Amino acid sequence: MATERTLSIIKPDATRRNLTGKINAKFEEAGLRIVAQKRIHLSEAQAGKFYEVHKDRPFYGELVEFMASEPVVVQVLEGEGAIAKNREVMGATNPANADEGTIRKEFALSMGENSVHGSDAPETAAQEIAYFFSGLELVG
Ligand code: DAT
Ligand code: MG
Repeated sequence: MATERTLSIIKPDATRRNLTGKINAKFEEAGLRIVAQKRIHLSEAQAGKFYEVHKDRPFYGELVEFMASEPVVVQVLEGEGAIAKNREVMGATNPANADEGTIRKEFALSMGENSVHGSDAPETAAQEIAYFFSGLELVG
């Protein structure tokens, strides 16, 4: 499998509870390298654009408000099959369905406040990385 990059976000419920280091340890233990990382506070417009694919879903307003409520840590993870590997480390969207040892099983508070975002495919990974990072910020 090829080396890939994926976009990860440590969400406000996790940054608020000082879980950035514990979550990053999970990524690193799984062989994912953090090749770019920054802490930012999204505006509602920026969060809304990021999650535009969900704009017709009933939870969209709540999701956007939550993502803009407090700072997040956006990061680029690199590794063999990084997109799928990150989804594995994250666990299921609903923490009630997440496997033991996953980030969402250990840390998520609810379906909405579920601690992490991860890209779901090569095309979305490329778009999402470009949304937050310039080429100059991506070190190998
Ligand atoms: P994922 O983050 O696992 O890729 P998704 O892309 O389907 O999941 O949804 C994006 C986020 O939206 C998800 O992390 C939390 C929120 N969300 C999804 N479904 C929801 C629901 N039924 N109720 C509340 N929030 C939801
Ligand atoms: Mg998704």
